[in-house]
Amino acid sequence: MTADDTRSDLPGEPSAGQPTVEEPVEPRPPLPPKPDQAAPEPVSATGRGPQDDSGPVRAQDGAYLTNAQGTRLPDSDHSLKAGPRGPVLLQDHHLREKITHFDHERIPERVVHARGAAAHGVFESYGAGAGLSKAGFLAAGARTPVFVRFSTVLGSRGSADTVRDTRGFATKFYTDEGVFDLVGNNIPVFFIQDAIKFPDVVHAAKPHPDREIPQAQSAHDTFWDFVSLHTEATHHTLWNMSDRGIPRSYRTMEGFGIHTFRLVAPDGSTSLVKWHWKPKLGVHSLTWDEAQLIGGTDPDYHRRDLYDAIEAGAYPQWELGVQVMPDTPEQTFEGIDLLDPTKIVPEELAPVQPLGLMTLHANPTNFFAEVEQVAFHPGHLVPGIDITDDPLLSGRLFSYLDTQITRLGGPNFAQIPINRTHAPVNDMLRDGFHQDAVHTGVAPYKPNSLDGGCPFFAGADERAFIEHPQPVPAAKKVREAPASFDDHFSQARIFWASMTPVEQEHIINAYAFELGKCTEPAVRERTLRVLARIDGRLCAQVATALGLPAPDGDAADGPAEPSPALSQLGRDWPVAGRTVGILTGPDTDPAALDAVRRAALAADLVPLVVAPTGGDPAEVQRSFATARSTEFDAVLLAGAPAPAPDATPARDARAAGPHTALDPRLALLLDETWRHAKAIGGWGDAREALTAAGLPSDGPGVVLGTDPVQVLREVADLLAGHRVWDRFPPPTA
Ligand code: HDD
Repeated sequence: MTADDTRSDLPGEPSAGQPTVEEPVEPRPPLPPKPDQAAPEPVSATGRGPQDDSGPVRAQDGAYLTNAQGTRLPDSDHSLKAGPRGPVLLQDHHLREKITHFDHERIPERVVHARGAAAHGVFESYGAGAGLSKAGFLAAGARTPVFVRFSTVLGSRGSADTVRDTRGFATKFYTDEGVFDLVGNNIPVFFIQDAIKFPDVVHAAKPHPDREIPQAQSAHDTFWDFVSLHTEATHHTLWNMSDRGIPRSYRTMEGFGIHTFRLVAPDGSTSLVKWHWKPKLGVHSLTWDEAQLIGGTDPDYHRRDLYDAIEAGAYPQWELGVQVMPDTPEQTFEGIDLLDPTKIVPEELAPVQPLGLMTLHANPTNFFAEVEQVAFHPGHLVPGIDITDDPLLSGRLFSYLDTQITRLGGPNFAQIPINRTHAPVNDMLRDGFHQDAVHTGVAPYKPNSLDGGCPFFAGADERAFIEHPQPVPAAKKVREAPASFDDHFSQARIFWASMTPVEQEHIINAYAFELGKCTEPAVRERTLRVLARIDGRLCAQVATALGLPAPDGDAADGPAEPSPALSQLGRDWPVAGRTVGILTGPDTDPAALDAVRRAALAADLVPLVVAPTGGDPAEVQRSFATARSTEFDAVLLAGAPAPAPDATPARDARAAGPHTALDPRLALLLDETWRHAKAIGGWGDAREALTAAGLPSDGPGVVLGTDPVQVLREVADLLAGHRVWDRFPPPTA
């Protein structure tokens, strides 16, 4: 073999007939962002737009590599050395700049909600809120740019998406009257009633301080120690143990503002409201088994789902709505204390009134610049939206501003492009770390005459934010909660009573798993006593799973009235955006495949063709090597998808039958699809494939037929119910 022969095997060297993949060497300007990735047009703190003809300020610009000062560089791969084999010289300022910058690339991650994903969009007001609030973005026809960040709470930045946890749902509205942040969660109640407890609940839920275990989950002693002692957490914990703790997608999550807010109408009248985001795709969750699988096979599952949907043009949408309650001196509604963030107002008592539609249509251009640096704050309010005296909200108003100063390196984080308001800023705030603005004038104080008295105060007529003059009752200073805050169980009982049997079964299993991970007997026993206050069967079944005696009696007071709106089941949801895996093989009829794909796209479904070894990405999106059932909401067996020509014969005993050589990856995929109660359709030899996989071809949620498009239609009907719930074993009494 000659030297020339070996060269063709070098990485980057094409063999004869292969396309060349080389680093381009011709200088040319950087590629512009894709058209659908346009970030909102920011306005700088001085009121000047940072966009000029050369593109966004501080973006990568020009064709040549430079240092941070813009000086062009001839090389960035070699340190400056005394000869090719000699020592590196201290005078290498390029090396020092490059490494020093790299050393400081990371900023502190958020102390909670560190793991997240986000997107840009627009909020379009229906005008229905115009009589409730004078906020301009709620006026009829108003269109307001938004940026939404979804997150888990407990895990660090690199943790998995599908852990059991509460999800953050934070929305930044760039309104003409300033930024309004709605910083909510996917669960409408909170663990604690007073912000002073926040460090306690977070310390308890975070990994053990000695071992830093476990990551991103509550299944450990310190969490259950805290929530069993601190029973105001019971309601939220029950939601966490329900399917709400493992959402199918960010796109299928509800969002809640949790606290009661006060809206101020144009005529000065006020109402108390709770904010809701209702997903157009419906509210869906994973099964626990799916969540576990995905944690290993695709820890970025939710992030990827959001990104892919937006890239595909399947823009996620939520309706923003409010429950409206009269603003009475008691600040209660139907006996519910509206200042208690562990309480909901059942939707049957106060229906959610839709105010507008949010559409997320653009992915971030740069994750760090936008998703990591976005800074939310419940105190970012606009005229017409005011706070109440919920003690949890009061503490948050302090905490969020404070945390950004550490996280984003100083008090000027509002100047970071993603945080910039779209309203003119003239704030007289000056200097500080990372000050980007070049302020003019000599008098950043008021009153002044030297800058002509500028800037001027606005009145209500000039859209100033004026706190509602809410009367403060005469009282003594105390460290106490009102008596109404002592009710820790009645609403947990409503939630439990509102769940369908299969949802209750999932809750029981979740408690059994979490407590099974606890090693302290006292923690388990105390939690069982808490569960007994919610429901006797819940307590008894968890106790049985743990091998413990159930505490005596159900101490709860009377049956709870269910709130049907709390269950995710029993409704038909839109199928748009749901994924259908089409499992193909060498004998799949291309015409049938094409017809099904077209029909799926016409129904706004997302068809993903799976082939044994992949193929042209336009035709085949997944291979048996990469596809897992967890990616699909339903699957179609397109004729005879197996065996693959070179498939390993199935080792699994269940694979005996007509398809003795059913590809084991396909058998696994079908088995999981069945186990996770997803619809399965098929035509041609699909029945044999199911039999070979050991699955009943006449079982619930299996649609076999001769017309592929009709099969797809029936599968889509099943998708409207999300899962084939009959597949789950009926709960034991
Ligand atoms: Fe919080 C972040 C939601 C109570 C202190 N919180 C944070 C985020 C969300 C929430 C969605 C992530 C925002 C983002 O994506 O950047 N938090 C809530 C909700 C609460 C709540 C719905 C109760 C109703 N939070 C809460 C309390 C405190 C905090 C009581 C402190 C007293 N939260 C913070 C924080 C974070 C935060 C430490 C971490 C990163 C950040 O603020 O920017 O300040």
